[in-house]
Parts: sequence; C-alpha cells; structure tokens
Amino acid sequence: MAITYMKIDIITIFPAMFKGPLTESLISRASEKEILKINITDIRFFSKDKNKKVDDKPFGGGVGMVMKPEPLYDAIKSTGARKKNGAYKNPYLKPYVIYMSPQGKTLNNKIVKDLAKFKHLVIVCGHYEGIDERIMNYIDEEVSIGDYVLTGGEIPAMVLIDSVARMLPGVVKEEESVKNDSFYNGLLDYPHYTRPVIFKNHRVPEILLSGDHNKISDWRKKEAYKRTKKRRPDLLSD
Ligand code: 21W
Repeated sequence: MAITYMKIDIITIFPAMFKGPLTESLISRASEKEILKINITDIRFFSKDKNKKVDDKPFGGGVGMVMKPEPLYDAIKSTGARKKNGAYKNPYLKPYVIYMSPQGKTLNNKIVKDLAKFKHLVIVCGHYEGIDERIMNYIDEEVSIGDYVLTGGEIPAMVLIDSVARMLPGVVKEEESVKNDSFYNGLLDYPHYTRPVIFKNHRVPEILLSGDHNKISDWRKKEAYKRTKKRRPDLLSD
C-alpha cells in the first residue's frame, strides 16, 4: 500500500529542545497513530571537525557566527532531500526542504494547509546569525513565524510542526474543530461558555441555553463577524 503518513525530518544543533513538545499532546498522538513520523537529526553528528564544530566566523567580518555548510549539507542529504526543483511525477512526494528563517514568508494558515499536502518535510533550524548562503541551493522555502526576534529556528519549527500536524486527517478528534477554527474560514472564533450559568454575577447569553440550534448557529456567526470586524478588520478586507 502507498504511504499515507507524513514524515518530518528536523535538522538542528539542539535536538533536546524538541523532546517535550513532541512527546506531549497532540503531536505525540499523531505519532502513536502513525499519521506522523518525526525524525530528529543532530547536525553535530555530521561534523568532521575534531571538536565537532558546526559554526565559523563570517567572511567579511562582523558579529556572530555562521553555520558551516558541510555538516548542514550532509545532514540535509541524509534525509533523502536533493537539490531543489527536482523532477517528481507527484510533486508532493518530493522531500520538501524548509528553512526556518527571519527572512522567510510569514507563516499563515494558507501556508500551513499547503505544507500539509507534502508526504515528507525536512525542516532546517538555524542558529547564530544563520546558515552559509550556499545552502539555499537545497532549500525549497523559507518560513518565518512573525516579526519578532528569537534566538534560533527551533521554536519556530515546533510552531510549524504543530500547525501542520493538526491538519492531518485523524490528528484532531473532531474534524469540525479544524474547519471551524479561527482563520480556517477567515474569521475569528465566536465566544465560548460552559457551566456554571452564573459566574461572579456574569451570565451566559440566554440564547445558548435556548436549545434552538438554528438561532445559536446564527448568533455564533454574528459574534464571529462582530469580533473580526472590531479586532482584525484586515481579515475581512482581503
Ligand atoms: C534572529 C538569527 C535574527 C539572525 C542583520 C544582520 C527562524 C526566527 C528564526 C535569528 C538574526 C523565525 C542581524 C521569527 C525569528 C531565527 C534567529 C539576525 C541580526 N541583522 N521567525 N544581523 N523570528 N531567529 N541578526 O527570529 O532563526 S524563523
């Protein structure tokens, strides 16, 4: 039978950073159900240097260190990835190499959905000032998670993996909840309430107690729209 699961290779100098996030919660369930297979590769393993060096000083001078190309290249190749734009009958079978980088496209739900179509993602996490530019010949796409400065690509990689994993069929229990999510249909979520009916003198909106499911559905749509218009008008205009 054809492979159905998604494989994600993570290429990093800090493999231990992934332990918690990948063994807890939703992603571990995806791994247990064999929907997702995650493999972590430590770049240091591919260093031929006697001190297992993976970084070096930048040509031209300046602050910080740059990740050396050779161990990074060998780590990428070890996943089966090759040069970009390789010929594949089914493009989604190509190992798709992503570099988490402040220079990348900002992650959004469209990008997440597109990435979820691939059968094999290879995620390169940079550290220090970044990677040797010649490695870009092996990168299909650069992805940022937003306009703020972090210390490296590991946390962004976890954000990307989490968002892609929950798009895979069978990961989230109620497929509905993926469809209804903020951004999925382009709107923010409606407000949620649970028991008790009165909490610190604040009541649950009466309509939610009415049992009239058509009215409740209309109310939720209206609330979602109201919130979006007030807080994120940009989502309505484009
Ligand atoms: C941050 C590396 C800033 C280099 C000009 C020259 C991956 C990230 C990262 C990092 C610099 C992502 C400078 C959101 C992020 C990441 C580490 C540049 C100063 N400017 N998404 N030198 N934010 N960050 N250093 O930081 O690797 S995805």
